[in-house]
Amino acid sequence: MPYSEKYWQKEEIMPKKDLMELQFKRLKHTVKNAYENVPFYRKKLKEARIHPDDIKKREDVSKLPFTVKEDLRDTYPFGLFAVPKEKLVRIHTSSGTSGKPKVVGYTKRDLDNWINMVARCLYMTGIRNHDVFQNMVSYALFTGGLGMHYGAELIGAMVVPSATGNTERQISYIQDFGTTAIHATPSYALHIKEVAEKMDLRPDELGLKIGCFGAEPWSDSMRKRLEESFGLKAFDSYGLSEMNGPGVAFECEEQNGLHIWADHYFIEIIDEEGKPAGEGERGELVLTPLTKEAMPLLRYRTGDLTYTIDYKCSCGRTHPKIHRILGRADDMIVVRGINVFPSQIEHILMKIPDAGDSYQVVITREGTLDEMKVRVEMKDELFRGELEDFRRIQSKIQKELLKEVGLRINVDLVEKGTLERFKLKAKRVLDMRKDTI
Ligand code: DLL
Repeated sequence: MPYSEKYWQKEEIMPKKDLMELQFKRLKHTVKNAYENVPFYRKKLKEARIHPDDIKKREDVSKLPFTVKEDLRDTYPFGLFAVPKEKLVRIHTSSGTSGKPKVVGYTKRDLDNWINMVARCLYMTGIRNHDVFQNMVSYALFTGGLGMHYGAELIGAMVVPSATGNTERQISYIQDFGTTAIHATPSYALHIKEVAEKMDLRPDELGLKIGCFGAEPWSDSMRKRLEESFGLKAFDSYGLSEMNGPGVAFECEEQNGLHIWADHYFIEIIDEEGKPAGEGERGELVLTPLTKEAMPLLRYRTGDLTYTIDYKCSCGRTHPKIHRILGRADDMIVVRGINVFPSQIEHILMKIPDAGDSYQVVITREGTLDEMKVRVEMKDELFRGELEDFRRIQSKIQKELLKEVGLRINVDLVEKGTLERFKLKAKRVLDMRKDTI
């Protein structure tokens, strides 16, 4: 049952002071749980000469050691669990680019907390029990499928568990079942739009009202494109398996930053040296889950770059906000000494109406010089147009990229349908330098 017409749970509007107190109380409990029940942490804390009793005030969090992705891989599969297997009711995994996946586990209570957080998020976007929620992400070990599924069910929405693939059929489901809300990665949503157009349908006439998009970086201009094409309101959804999955942070009606649930996560932003970043200063998001029984990670370095934007939000929720993820520390491309995030490139491309929906970034090394090239699909009508238009668009894209990134980037305009399409997380960067080193 929702707490009120506007909020799923009363904790969403807890007075800030109470929220901070609850957060600290839970932090102490989490450190104790990790120390007492996870040999990995007991050893790590002993090495750092920290005892759970040393956490006396909020700032003491910085005494705790960080946890990194490799710690999950090194202890694969169950080395960071704090409960015996009988208490676990589910596992998920998150596959990185190489090696063993990271395994995460849940007790019954962990699942309840997680699903309530997802329900909070979906309710916050306006999804209600009369909605039809089509969940177009993988249902396997990926947390996005089951996580969003159960969250939407808890609200009472009718869930269409269509998963990914067979895009034409997905579109028929939207039409036949009266889908009003969708969940997909932004790149798959763009693909749905393209397939709908091929089927001679207007995406904005499909009846969709709410789109929950996440699991990969995307930009504000991509939001604009999705909203205009589908005639829906698009919300950014952030999460990671190590912190349950989706539902960690989500946009509210303001669509300006994502509320991050401070009763369930202790939130820090750190600079490159691991020191706290200043208010509004960008850095790496570090999270400590505060209610996880099965896997109480301490100060987990997410690798995701953002900053906090804490002000009184008009939606009434008291939980702080983070800016949409700017990129991952390990996604940053360094070309001729300049740092570039793929999402910066996307932001520019999606603002140029003549540029199509798909692009790829290719980095090569000629001798000692790095070259970056962006391959951009054109809209059909332009590709068949005049050579002059073609050159004009090419040079416009190049100029805009130079302005944003500060780097001369070659632009190749390619025919629609040339580049790969993605059903889940897109891979748009091809770094060929790695082959030449
Ligand atoms: O992607 C969980 C999820 C499912 C989130 C569905 C949202 C919707 P992982 O596979 O473990 O979990 O990947 C987590 O994806 O550390 C970020 O780098 C990236 N990521 C997730 N959401 C966003 C977002 C799920 N909204 C990793 N913007 C995270 C940018 C995102 N990056």
